[in-house]
Amino acid sequence: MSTAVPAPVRLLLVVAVALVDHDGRVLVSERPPGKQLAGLWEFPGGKVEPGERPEATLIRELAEEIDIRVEEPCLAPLTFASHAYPDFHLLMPLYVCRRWNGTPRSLEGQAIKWVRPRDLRDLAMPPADEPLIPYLIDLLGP
Ligand code: 9L3
Ligand code: MG
Repeated sequence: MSTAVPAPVRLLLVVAVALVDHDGRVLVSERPPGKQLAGLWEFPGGKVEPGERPEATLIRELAEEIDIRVEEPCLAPLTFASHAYPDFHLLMPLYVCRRWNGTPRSLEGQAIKWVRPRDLRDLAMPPADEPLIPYLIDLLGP
């Protein structure tokens, strides 16, 4: 009988956020050329560093990527995504944020845009992000 031990699953914790403006639109950011999943539209966010609070990751990523300042109480958890990539399993909590300081603008050369929740369905998004769309439509309306 084989005693081969299956390779451990590599877990990657990434946090993402739906920024919601006064018209109920959501901000999406295009993954830049050269990065994994380049050209796909994602909810902004990134990897949680060891020892980092997930909310602190989002605050850091939003400052680095789109030049806005967010306070931790403005980040409300909504749901989370889970997706098995070939070499790792992604766990990705999604937060909703309606209040920030500053005006979102691209700091890393990526395109950003505001879209109505129903129009998220027409975008090419990473497989982890797509299942989150119905939660946003439920929360915000189409
Ligand atoms: N990812 C998927 N959807 C998102 C984000 C922010 C990230 N909304 C995936 C893409 C990468 C991994 O998570 O496979 C790590 O993201 P990054 O650090 O390359 O942005
Ligand atoms: Mg990122």
